[in-house]
Amino acid sequence: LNKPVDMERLLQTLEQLLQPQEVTSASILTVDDDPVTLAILKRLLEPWGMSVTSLQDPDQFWDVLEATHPELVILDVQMPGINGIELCQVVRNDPRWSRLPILFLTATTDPALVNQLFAAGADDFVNKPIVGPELMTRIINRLERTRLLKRLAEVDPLTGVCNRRKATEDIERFLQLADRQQQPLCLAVLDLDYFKRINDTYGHDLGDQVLVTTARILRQSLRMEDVVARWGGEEFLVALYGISLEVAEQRLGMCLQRLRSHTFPVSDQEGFQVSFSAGVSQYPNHGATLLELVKAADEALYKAKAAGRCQIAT
Ligand code: GH3
Ligand code: MG
Ligand code: MG
Ligand code: MG
Repeated sequence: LNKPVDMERLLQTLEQLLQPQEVTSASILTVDDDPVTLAILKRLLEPWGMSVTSLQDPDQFWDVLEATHPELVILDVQMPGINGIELCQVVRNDPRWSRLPILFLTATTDPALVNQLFAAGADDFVNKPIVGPELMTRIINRLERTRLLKRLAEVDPLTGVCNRRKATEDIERFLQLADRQQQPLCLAVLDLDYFKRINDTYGHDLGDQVLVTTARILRQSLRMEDVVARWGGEEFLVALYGISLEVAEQRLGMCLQRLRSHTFPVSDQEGFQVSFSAGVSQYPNHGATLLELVKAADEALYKAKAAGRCQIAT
């Protein structure tokens, strides 16, 4: 900090200009060798519902990053032993953290240095001394945009469950965890029965409604940590961590019961029911990779269809 900051006055100004309207819960990591800056950031951000981890020793950066998984990092430029710009570059080149929003705090307005920050992959920067409202607006903008992009990249717009890309990432992580913790992982491919007929008979919009309801039933019937994804047109993929093949069959059977007992209304008098067929495979018994497991589940699904549909096969 070049000039001493009157923290009380700063906070008063902030309160006048920007009353926290709604809580933006987010985990933020602040890195600065100056404890006063860290304290100011904490007091500014916490009333907005953000949980702040303050790090004065940049040597611990990677450990703390790993432990806290922040949604955004606020980084100082000049720190003893470590240059914030170099640190930012390393973060950007690590595929695990390359999308992490980084906002720099700097006392400089030197255009060459500002350019260096952005060249290193900074998302934004704010000048010291900190102007609270500007900082808050920049942080909130960044969080909103990052969340929006994440949603677009990960969520199926029709059903709201995750898409194939996100499911693939999550299941790859499950597979690593399954090895480390010696746990089973079950994977199921679900396919709606006679779905073409539903579209042809009741129209495409009602067909879409069936997909939405199926996704909702799966999400509500399974655990938070289970993966539920739209895998293709009328196919869903489910991954259940740490349970046996039998339990996976039971859970999917419950989903099937719930879907079958739902009536989709067509008119006051008329309605219809739908069902799905599913094939289940288990790691490591039926395959070592996601691809192999999906293939095994697909083969089981084919058996379920051939045996008359509306059932679960392994
Ligand atoms: P089976 O029991 O053998 O699975 O028969 P099916 O009719 O469900 O299978 P088929 O693969 O012949 O038909 C799948 C249909 O799903 C065809 C396609 O038009 C429809 N479909 C795929 N994606 C969507 C979607 O997003 N919305 C709607 N309404 N229909 C979709
Ligand atoms: Mg510093
Ligand atoms: Mg199909
Ligand atoms: Mg089908």
